Amino acid sequence: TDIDQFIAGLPKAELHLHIEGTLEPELMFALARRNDVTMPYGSIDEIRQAYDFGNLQDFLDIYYAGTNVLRTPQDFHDLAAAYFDRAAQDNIVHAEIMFDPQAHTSRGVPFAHVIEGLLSAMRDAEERHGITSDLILSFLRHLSEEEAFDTLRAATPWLPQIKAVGLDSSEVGHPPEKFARVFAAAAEAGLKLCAHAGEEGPPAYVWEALDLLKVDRIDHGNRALEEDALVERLVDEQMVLTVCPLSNLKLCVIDDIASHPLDRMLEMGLRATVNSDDPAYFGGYLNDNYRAVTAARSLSREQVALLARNSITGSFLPQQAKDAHL
Ligand code: ES4
Ligand code: ZN
Repeated sequence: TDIDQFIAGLPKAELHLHIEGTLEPELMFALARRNDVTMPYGSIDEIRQAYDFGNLQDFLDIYYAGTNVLRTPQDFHDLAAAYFDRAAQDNIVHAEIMFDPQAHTSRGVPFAHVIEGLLSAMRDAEERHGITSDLILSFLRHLSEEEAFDTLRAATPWLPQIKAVGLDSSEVGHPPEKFARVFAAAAEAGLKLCAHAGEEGPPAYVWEALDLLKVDRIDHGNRALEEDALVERLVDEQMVLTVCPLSNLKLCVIDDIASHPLDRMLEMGLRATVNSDDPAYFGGYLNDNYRAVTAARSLSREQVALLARNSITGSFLPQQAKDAHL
């Protein structure tokens, strides 16, 4: 339709994307064969049927199992290259990509293999598609503060090639406060700061991400809407929220795409963006997310254009690069 064409044509940045969450079942099978890894699934159909989640933890269990086929630098390169090829089709001009080093180092895969594979695909993407990208090193919040510090230390040789740190995995029971010191160390090292907050966790976790972690962006933030004073704070600071409509649907953060709060967020003055989170698991890439929420909530062209604009201004690009995309 008309609005779908409008969405497709807008230059967009993707700000909330877990590279491990772009592992399509076809590539999972190919890598399993290449690495001689036994798969817990017999077919691609069987994999897709397993992607029926009741909550975040149901998804995470399957997502971590999927990472088991990723072993070599070439595997990480191929994973990211496939994402960038797909991103180019959606007119993504810039992507800020989260990766979960602890999901790999815990299986004996060296940090160097993970990051060197990703970095080589990022260089290729700029050459082939003109897509710029940055890395966000995400800590797994179900692991300890000490393990997060170990991960930050392992990243030291690559710090100039890492833009930010993030905080993901099981939210409830693992408040931002647990990572205040490692986030302070990351800031000291010159990194930007992001954290998942208010996806399943309460509004208090969003307050903590702001006050204790001092984040530059909130990933998700849905449950902030439960507290007027918190919404007011986020609006006052013009804090960027990286919202993920199809993820919210698949992880049962919302009951129905028709009840997604994205347009309410915009109307309240929140600086929301649209993102795909884990597109191989949640049934759609970036334009699919824009299209689904636009249709379900009857977003106007102006609202869609604002979302795309927020994705550029909310990125960690230098101002001149933002200006070039606006
Ligand atoms: C994630 Cl949607 C989401 N939430 C928290 N952690 C994650 N890791 C990958 N996707
Ligand atoms: Zn996420």
